[in-house]
Amino acid sequence: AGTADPETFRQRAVEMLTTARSRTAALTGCVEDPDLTAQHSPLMSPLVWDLAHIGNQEEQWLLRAVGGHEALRPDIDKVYDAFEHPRAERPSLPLLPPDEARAYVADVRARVLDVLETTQLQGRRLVENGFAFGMIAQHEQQHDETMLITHQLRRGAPALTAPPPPAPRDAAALPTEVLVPAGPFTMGTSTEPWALDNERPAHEKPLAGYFIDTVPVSNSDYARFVDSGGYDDPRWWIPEGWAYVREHGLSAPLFWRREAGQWLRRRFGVVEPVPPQEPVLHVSWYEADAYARWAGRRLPSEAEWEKAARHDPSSGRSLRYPWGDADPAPEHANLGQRHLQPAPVGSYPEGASPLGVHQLIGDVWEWTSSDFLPYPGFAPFPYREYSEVFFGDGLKVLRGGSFAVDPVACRGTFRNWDLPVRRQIFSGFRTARDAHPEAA
Ligand code: AVJ
Ligand code: FE
Repeated sequence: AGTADPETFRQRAVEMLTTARSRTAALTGCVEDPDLTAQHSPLMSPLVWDLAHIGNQEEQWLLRAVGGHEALRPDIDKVYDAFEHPRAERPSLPLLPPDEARAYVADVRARVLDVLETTQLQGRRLVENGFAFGMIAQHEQQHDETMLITHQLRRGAPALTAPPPPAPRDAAALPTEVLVPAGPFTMGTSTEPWALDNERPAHEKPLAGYFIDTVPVSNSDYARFVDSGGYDDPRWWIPEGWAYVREHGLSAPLFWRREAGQWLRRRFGVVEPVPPQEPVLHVSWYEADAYARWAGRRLPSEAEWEKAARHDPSSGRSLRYPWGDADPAPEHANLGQRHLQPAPVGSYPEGASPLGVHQLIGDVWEWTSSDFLPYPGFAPFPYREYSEVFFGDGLKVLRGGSFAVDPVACRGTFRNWDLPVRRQIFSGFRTARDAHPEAA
C-alpha cells in the first residue's frame, strides 16, 4: 500500500468515506428521533451529537484545512468540540436536531467529494497519499463504533440485527499457548500511509521470550473465575481495581446476569444465554488483570501483543497484519459490524499470525498491560488532541480491534486506549507468561 499511486489512494478514499457513511446512516436511521436525541448513558453522547460531530470534523479538516474553504458552520464548532464539553453534558447543548444534522453531514460530504477530485494527493504532508481523507474515514468509523456502544447501552426493543459469525473450523485442535522466542522486532510503522501519529515511527523493540494465549479468553474460561469467587478475593486485584469492584458492586462482566443457575447476557436488546465459546466481552482492565493473576498469568504488554501479531520469524520482518500484508478480507477477521458479536474462539484460521496466534484482529479489543505513551521519536500530527494530550494519563492500551471496527481503522500497528475502569467498550483480552530460559 505504501507504493500505490495517487489515483489508487483517491479511489480508496472515496470507497472508505462511502463505507463509513453507510454505516453511520444505518446506526442513526434504525431508531426514531427521540432515541437520537436522548442520552442512553452518561458515559455516551446522544447519537445525534456523534452524527454532527462526524460532519464537523470532516468540515474542519477536509473542507477548511485541505480545501481552503470558508467555514460553513463556524457557529457550531464549539458544540461539537469533544474537549469543550464532557459527554455527560452534551444532551443539554444546543445540538442540531436530527434532520438538520443529516442535512449538514450530507452537505459537507458533497463538497468533500469535489475537494477530493481536485486535490493533488502529493506534495503536502496533510494530503500525501490521501492521509487527511483516510484520517477522516477512520474518525467516522471510530464514532460508528462509539455509536454501536450507545446502541448496546440503549434499553428497549432491538433496532439492529446481523447474522452470527460463521462456525469455527478447528477450535479444539489448537494449542492453548504459543512461544514467542526472545529477540527484537520492528514495532510501529513509518510507511503505512494512513497510520495515525501514535503508531509512528517504526522502531526496534527488544523483548524477552514469552508465551501468549493462542486465542482470546473465552466466556467459559471467564465464568470459572467468576464462579470460583474471583470477584470476592482481593488476592487477584490491584488495590485500585479491588476498590472499584467493591464500590460499584461488580460481580461479572457488564450485561451479564445469573438466572436459574445460568449466565445470561443482554446483547443489542436481546437477552440470551452467554455463549461459552465466544471471547469474553465488556470487561474492564481491572477485571482482565485480575483474571490473569487468578490464572497464574499476566496481561501481555502492547509490544508483546504486536510481536505476536506481526513478527514473521522466516523473514525477520513485521507484517501489516497477522496473515500478511493484504488488507483484511472476510475470511481473515470479524470486523466492520458484519456480525454484532465476537466469533467463537478458533474461528478465522486464515487470520492467524506466522507464530500461530489466532484472532488478534477483530472480535474483541484486547487489553494490554501497557500505559498509552508515545513511541521514541513521536511527533504529533496533524493535531495534538488526537493522541498527545492523552499520554501519561493512566490510560491503558487496547489492541487488535473488535467486531465493531471497520478495517480502515484497524491494523497490526493500530493503538486504542481507555481508562482501566471502562467496560461498556467491546473489550476482552488474552493472557501471557514469561518464558523460562530453558524453554526459550
Ligand atoms: C482512539 C477511540 C480513544 O473515541 O475517543 C474519536 C478516537 N478521537 N474522535 C475516541 C477519536 C477523536 C478515540 N479513541
Ligand atoms: Fe471525534
